[in-house]
Amino acid sequence: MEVDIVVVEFGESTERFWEQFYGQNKGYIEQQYDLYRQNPDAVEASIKEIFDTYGAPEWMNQNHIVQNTSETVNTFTINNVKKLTSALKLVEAIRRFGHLDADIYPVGEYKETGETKAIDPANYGLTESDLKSIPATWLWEKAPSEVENGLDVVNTLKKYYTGTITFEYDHVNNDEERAWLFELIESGKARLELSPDVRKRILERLVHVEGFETFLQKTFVGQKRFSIQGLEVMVPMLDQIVNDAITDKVENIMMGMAHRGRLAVLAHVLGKPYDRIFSEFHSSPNKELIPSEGSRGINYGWTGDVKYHFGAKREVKEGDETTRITLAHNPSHLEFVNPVVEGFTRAAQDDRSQRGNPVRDVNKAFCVVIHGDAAFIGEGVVAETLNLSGLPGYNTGGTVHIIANNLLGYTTDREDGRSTRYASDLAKGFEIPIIRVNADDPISCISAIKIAYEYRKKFNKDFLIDLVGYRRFGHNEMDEPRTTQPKLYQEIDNHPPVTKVFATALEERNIINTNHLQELEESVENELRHIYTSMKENETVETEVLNMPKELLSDLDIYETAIDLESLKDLNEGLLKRPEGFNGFKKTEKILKRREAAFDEGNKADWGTGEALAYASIIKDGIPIRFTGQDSERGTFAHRHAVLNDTITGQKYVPLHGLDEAKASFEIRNSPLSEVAVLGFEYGYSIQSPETLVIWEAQFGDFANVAQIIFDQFIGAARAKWGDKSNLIVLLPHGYEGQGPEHSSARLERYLQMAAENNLIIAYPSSSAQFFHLIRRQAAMGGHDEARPLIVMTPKSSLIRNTRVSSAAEEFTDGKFEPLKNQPNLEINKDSAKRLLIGSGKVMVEIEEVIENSGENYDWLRALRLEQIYPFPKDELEKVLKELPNIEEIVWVQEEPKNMGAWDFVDDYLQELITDGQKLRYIGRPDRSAPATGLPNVHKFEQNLIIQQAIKFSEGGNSSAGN
Ligand SMILES: Cc1ncc(C[n+]2csc(CCOP(=O)(O)OP(=O)(O)O)c2C)c(N)n1
Repeated sequence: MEVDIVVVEFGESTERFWEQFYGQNKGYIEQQYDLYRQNPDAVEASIKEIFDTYGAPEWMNQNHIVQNTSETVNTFTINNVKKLTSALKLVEAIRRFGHLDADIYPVGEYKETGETKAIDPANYGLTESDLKSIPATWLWEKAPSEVENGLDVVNTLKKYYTGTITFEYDHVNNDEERAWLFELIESGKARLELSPDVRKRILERLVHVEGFETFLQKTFVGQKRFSIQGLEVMVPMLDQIVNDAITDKVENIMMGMAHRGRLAVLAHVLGKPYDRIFSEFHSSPNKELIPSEGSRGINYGWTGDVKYHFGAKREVKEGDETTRITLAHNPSHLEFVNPVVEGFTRAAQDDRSQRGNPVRDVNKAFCVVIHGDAAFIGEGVVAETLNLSGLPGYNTGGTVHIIANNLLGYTTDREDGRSTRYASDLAKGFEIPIIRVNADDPISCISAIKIAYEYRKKFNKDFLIDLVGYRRFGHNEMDEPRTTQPKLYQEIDNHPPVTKVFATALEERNIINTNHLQELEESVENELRHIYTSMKENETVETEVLNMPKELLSDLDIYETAIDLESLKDLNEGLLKRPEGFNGFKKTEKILKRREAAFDEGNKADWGTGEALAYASIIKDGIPIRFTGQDSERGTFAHRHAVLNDTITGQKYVPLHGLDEAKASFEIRNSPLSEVAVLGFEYGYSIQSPETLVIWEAQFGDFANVAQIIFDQFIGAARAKWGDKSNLIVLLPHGYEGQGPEHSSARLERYLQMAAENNLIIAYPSSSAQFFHLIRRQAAMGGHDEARPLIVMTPKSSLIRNTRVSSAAEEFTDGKFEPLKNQPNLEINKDSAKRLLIGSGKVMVEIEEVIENSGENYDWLRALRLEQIYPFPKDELEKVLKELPNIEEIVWVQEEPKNMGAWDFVDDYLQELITDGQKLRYIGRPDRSAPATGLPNVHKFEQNLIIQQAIKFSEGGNSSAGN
């Protein structure tokens, strides 16, 4: 509100004094007086002094009580209330809007400050002499002693808020956090006083970084490296945070970043040896080059990746303590690594050795994520990941974010790239404090990262640094930036590197002499040249072809998954125990109580029971479980009830926490409404903690396509590219129940299309015991070389509650997961079998039902359930076929359209198996653009037709005609 306060001469009577106010001014004074009445210190010192002196404003004081004598009035030193209130507004504006005028751009059109009038004294009708006439403490209660008057206040606060480091934290609502930041800034301690020695070391570091990039530029002409130049200071900033973490004995620092500056970070922060990087530029094999101290190689896969995608690990020992720094492997897809490193971090914080939820220590690990300025605001995964930061299931105790802001996104300017003023604005909604800092001022940059670290340590919350620099070259070094940004690059071409800028500043302070920079540069160049020459001498030229690890080819059947009946019953009983006085929801408890008799003679365990017992037996084996997904605690189809809610107290009880036998943690969490970030997080968790069974469940299977990048770039390909081993389970509810195009198909075909080199297991189990063994096998695989992710088509409502998917005790206590299973309740008649029907999941259960209800003789039909589609159980199928001499046709049946489901995939295998005279036929829906019809009646008709055709012997022919 613009308040126009009249000029008042002090020294008049109280009555006269208050008479001077009218209009808006009166309102302002009333408001201030109300505040003052409640707490005299709630208003600025100067206003307080007015009320102390004059009492209540005349018009508010019916009794006209005059508390002060005209003598005291005369002692009042300010001669202009309008000026005073204006000055107060100016001071507040500097705090709030100082960032708009800050010196944060080394180059570019926004470099010239003056974006706002809000902090210009003239805008408030204030002159220097007006400001000088106001005592400092009237405007700034905690003004330091050398700040004497209003002008000093304005200048000092401008120094703090509009310099090369500036702050935005108005959006932080927590009082304690705001006060901490306020104190820090206004005590003048935010920008560090660094000793001459430290400044010299920073310069040395910058020369190394710049020298490294320049050397690569000269030596490997025309090769892409996404140089850090323009943001070199990121390296000493990371040095600082790593050193702080080592001092605090943090066990793990997890880092995620994109291509920009990655090689420089790998070389200088992760300690990746220069010769190894040079060798990669030569495309020479990954031969063992001696790692520099503390740096460890990281496994690469057999297909490899480009050099600016690889991560690295480094261990730094300090006495008995070790700090590990991990830079995650990263795909080209910008920002998608963010949730993955958050998952790493959470896994590194969790102690999973006891039953119950894991015990977390956020001081054991934290993560640093480096973003691009265009990508941070542009890619939605950033918002999804920020949303995880405060959730109990995903919080990692605060992430330090750095936006490597080089003003451009490839060739795109800010005006075309975002609707927000700053690249960082998204963070405001999450109440993350923001520091914006000029990359040409290394001292401000080091100060920024120090504040970020301390804030994280104190409040365990995220912090963001918008590091504003520029990009010395094009998007990559082959790219000509002058065609798209001619003016900016004219400026950049004439702009000295930060080494020069900083060295000049140090020279001016007599910290270094004039030759220092040149000597440093020469010494770095010599060092690099020497390393490069030695590397070339040792280099071998033959290209080594790497192979997929043989363990991926080994039999998955090596794990025992059955458990004895007594244990099964004990676990089942244990899951039905409730804490003393627990008031369960009657309907749920009644359903769960039915599980009591599941293993009695003649009874069967339904899907939910089999699943619960899989988890119970896994934690009994000492393998921890982490399970997340939308509404996964109850389960989309209300079958799981892994978390029970007391109807009176609202307290939660997790039966899997109450198991006496449990030797490891079990954590189940309802996830936020996100797929890509949550799945990325769980994938990261599974990589960092291979011994934990991590499970993610989609609400309905098709929503998993929102997380497609995590499947394509991580789950499907990460082993081959980077050597990452994960036994993550993805549960995708799938099945045609007439619910329309979006709730029917989990897009099985997508996973089958990316299946190769035994990268995944893709299964569609059709009984609770099969699911039990499948999950247990996956748990047992954790940490072994055979480990790989498992994608499961899981039942929805109709199948979950179908008693045909229930299994008898002996199916849990004997046997294993069967990739190929006989159709239950169909007599096997080897000689009369003329048709071999093969299919997966729900449609096969429905066929079982129809055959049974028909009462007809189906001895001409042999039916198999393909429960594991990939790896395809070719040997098992071949064996069955050999035993069937009279088969005339092999029929694949599915409920999905022909261009979806498993048909295209199994077709290749089946073609290989058919012999002369045999026909291969497809039965299912025809090619469709949408996965399922939205009309329930059409669905029913189609479904019935498929089943009827599957069990009707045809005249042969390789077609889907009539289907
Ligand atoms: C998801 C995704 N979309 C598009 C691209 C192609 N791309 C590579 S870099 C880039 C610009 C990134 O700009 P910014 O985030 O500012 O980072 P910078 O390259 O400037 O460091 C784009 C669009 C990509 N790598 N990933």
